[in-house]
Amino acid sequence: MLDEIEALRRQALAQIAAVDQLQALEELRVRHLGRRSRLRELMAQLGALPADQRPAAGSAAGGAQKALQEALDQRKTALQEAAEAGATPDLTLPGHRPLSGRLHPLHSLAEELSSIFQRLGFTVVDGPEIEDEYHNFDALNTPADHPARDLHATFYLEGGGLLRTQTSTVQIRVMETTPPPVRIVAPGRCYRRDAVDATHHFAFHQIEGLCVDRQVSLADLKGTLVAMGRQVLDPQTRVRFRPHFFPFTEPSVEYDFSCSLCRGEDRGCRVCKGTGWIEIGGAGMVHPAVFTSVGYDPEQYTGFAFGIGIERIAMIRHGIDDIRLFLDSDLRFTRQF
Ligand code: 2U9
Repeated sequence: MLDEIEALRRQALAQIAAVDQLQALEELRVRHLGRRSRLRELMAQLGALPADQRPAAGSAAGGAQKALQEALDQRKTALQEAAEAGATPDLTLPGHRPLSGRLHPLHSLAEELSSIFQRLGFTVVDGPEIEDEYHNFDALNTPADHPARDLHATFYLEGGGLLRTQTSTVQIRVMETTPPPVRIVAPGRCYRRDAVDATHHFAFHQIEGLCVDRQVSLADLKGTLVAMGRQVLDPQTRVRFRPHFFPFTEPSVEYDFSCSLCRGEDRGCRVCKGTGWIEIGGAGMVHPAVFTSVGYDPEQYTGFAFGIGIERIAMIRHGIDDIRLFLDSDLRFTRQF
């Protein structure tokens, strides 16, 4: 019995020294000193030993019990002190820098464009992304057989409605409820059923402007676009109009900015492809039929309207060559702006 007590004692002391969790230490106490421990069993058998062996065995068992209890107490104190030291903050360590969010590059550009137009006297307006055919097409003088209305060009929703293909819908809503003059810009997300590639995405962002008053002219449109280009891309921006067709404007133009990267001096320029001009968007004088739809008198009022692709400006500005990066990438992309 003496040998077994000695073995038990050595094994238990080694386990107590190795433990590093208070919970595990408590489990060791129950295992080695608890009522059903082997040591207790041996102590219960002491009375059955021959009288001459009893004192030595009794003293070995009592000694082992005392030694284990002391080792458990010491280890418990040490683990408690270590836990408390760990819980006390070390004020000399460097702090954690808080993660600060920032605006998505398309969002910050939309805000920048909005504030440029606000300084020119425009008000920023918002409207729904889920629209009806009337505001997206009919009120914009878009005939029933126009290709833009095709199921393959526009996202139609089950149960009626569609995802707006341009933010002109917002301007229609403003004109329906506000008498002229109006000067508004509508930034926002639009949707078209385009196949996604490096220059097309089914979701994109634009800002459209509308100015209606007596005697508004194409010259006012050009002056507004020049002011915008000079603030957002290059202080020497010039604007060029090319004839085009839109159902909601007449005359209609596509407009280009002079190249902000090479200013027309690099035949190999990757932004303007050596032409000196970069395509920015479409514009024109609001079609009289649009005014009639919203109850404005086309004999008294004229207006210009324009559209700008926000991705287009951001790609030129930051040298981004793939539109998919804006919506399909993660913080590794957005953190660069
Ligand atoms: C009303 C009437 C007319 C806004 C216009 C464009 C031409 C145009 C494109 C630019 C890039 C769409 O985002 S884009 O792909 N926009 O070409 N937008 S004229 O005409 C309007 C607006 C509102 C009531």
